[in-house]
Amino acid sequence: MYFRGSTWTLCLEKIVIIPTYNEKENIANIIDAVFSLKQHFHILVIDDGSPDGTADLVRTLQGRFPGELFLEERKGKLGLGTAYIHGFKWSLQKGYRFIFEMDADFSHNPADLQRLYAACKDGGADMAIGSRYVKGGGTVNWPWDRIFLSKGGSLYTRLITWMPVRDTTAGFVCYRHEVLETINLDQIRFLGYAFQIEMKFATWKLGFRIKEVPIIFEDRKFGASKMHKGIVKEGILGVLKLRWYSLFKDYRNRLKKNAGTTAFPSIPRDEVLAKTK
Ligand SMILES: Nc1nc2c(ncn2[C@@H]2O[C@H](COP(=O)(O)OP(=O)(O)O)[C@@H](O)[C@H]2O)c(=O)[nH]1
Ligand SMILES: [Mg+2]
Repeated sequence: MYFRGSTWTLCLEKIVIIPTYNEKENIANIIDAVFSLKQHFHILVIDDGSPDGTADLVRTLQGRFPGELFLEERKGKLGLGTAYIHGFKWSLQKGYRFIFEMDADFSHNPADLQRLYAACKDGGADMAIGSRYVKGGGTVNWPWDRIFLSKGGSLYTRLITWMPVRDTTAGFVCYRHEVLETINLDQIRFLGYAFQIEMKFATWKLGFRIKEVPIIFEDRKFGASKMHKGIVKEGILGVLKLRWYSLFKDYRNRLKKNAGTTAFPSIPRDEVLAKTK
């Protein structure tokens, strides 16, 4: 328990947010894999009305894991970025200290959650990134075009932003709650790869400590990728936009919660949503 504002808040340790869209082949196994770990993690699934009934499977499993498996359902496919923002706000409101992002498809090995946690809890990082592109990291069974896109995207981002992160589009992350509490989450605009880049960029610009932990990323064995051209386009333009906005003097202040002004005045969110969800 700790005192926040005018109330006592129950302090919970760690929660893994798993966004899902049509993951019926993976969801039960990934939930089991997380709950089988030596360390204890809670799970929050954010399902976007998957037509394949992913949410029904989660609901059934909730009986087996009461008080540690949570489900938030949204009406339609609203995009990965807004799913995470929803999950971040939910987790902050409940009082979790460490908040994780992880895919449902086993591309991220659930056992690595413990290494990301250690990097934050004992290693002093505010954000730990499961990274394919640092020594010891890598990919398995990923088609060459995906590797090209991912490595090229990271290089492009680093050249434009100078952000000292090697795997800028990584979606396997541990955040200390202070990071997510500081960032004005309503100002995070992007949805796909650009969302992952934007979160790292904001974390870096606000002066938080980022650490990359090597991981082996494996292509999914079951279900289909939701990757499409719009996500790539959003990434290419998004990085340029982030760099442009960061040139303005009060950019850092605008990134912070309660700043009262918008950090990204010229990106209409609905337009981005329609094109890239
Ligand atoms: N809630 C939600 N989850 C999504 C959406 N798009 C993708 N996901 C989930 O995000 C994770 C990563 O997506 P995936 O298709 O594997 O992308 P890839 O690894 O880049 O091919 C998976 O768990 C997906 O089910 C979305 O619009 N909403
Ligand atoms: Mg995947």
